[in-house]
Amino acid sequence: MYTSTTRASLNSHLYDAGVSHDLRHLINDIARAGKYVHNAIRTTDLGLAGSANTFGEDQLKLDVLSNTIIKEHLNESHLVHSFASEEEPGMACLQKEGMYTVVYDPLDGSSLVDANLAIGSIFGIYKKCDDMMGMKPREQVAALYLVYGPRTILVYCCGKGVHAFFLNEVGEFVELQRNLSMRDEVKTYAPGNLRAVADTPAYAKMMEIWLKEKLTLRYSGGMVPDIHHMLIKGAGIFTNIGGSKYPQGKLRLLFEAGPFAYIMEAAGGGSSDGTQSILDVVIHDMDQRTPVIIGAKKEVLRVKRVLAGEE
Ligand code: AFP
Repeated sequence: MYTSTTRASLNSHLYDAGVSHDLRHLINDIARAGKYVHNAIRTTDLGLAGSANTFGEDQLKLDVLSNTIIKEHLNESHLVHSFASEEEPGMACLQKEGMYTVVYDPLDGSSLVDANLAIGSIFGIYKKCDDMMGMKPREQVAALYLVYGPRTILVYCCGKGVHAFFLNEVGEFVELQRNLSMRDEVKTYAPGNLRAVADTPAYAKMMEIWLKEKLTLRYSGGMVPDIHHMLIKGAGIFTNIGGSKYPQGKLRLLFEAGPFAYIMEAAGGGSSDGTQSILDVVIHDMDQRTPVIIGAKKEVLRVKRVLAGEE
């Protein structure tokens, strides 16, 4: 039986990894916010807040509370120049002297909360800026996510590998697995926005290929647990492409696809919007959506070819 003393804490791991003082503190502050979101999920009323986000989507009380918790922790860090949240319009300034700009989806998977399925928080960290138009997710200096499931797990990357931690019995994030890495293997697939099969023949063809190859379907409807599943297993493919309902795909470049592309490519996997790495997609709108193909590098390339009608 492991006790917390046999596993490195997140802070000691960051220190030993030589993560810069300010970035180490910021990641610790985001982790602390994650503990409060973990608690909120277990204690907050699961009802609607009576408000809508910038996409016109009804907000749960939990969406609003998670957003507030994270915003408060970013403010208290005194390291954040500006931030953008999926739950709020535009960018907001916190401290002029702050070193970083943080973009985040405070609670991804709102439609899964009442079903008690795993959900998550997603963060991208950039050097401070006042306007992200024209930038690319490749400019992130770190990315991290928390997945709130049977255990609460935090996974981060700041250019020195991808590492996972779990929230232990005394409320400390301790090391679960170092250097998560992706093999070029596909045993499971996670096909999102399946409704696009009806109006995108190439997507239907991709599903037929995976069915014929007898891959195992592993799709929960939550981007965070579905991509975490691939990173922990070291294999797999996740897609969510455009269709009539979401012409550009459902997922947001800044708040969802960008941080995961940073983490997945750092773990040796691949990402694409169908033509290029998601890391190289130019940001032209804070609410920009993008098709997402992410996972084992070779499979990402195959999906690109099939969707382009080249295979
Ligand atoms: P909700 O936040 O509305 O639950 O959407 C979750 C999500 O943004 C992402 O986490 C999933 O991967 C994706 O939507 C699911 O999309 P489909 O319902 O089209 O498969």
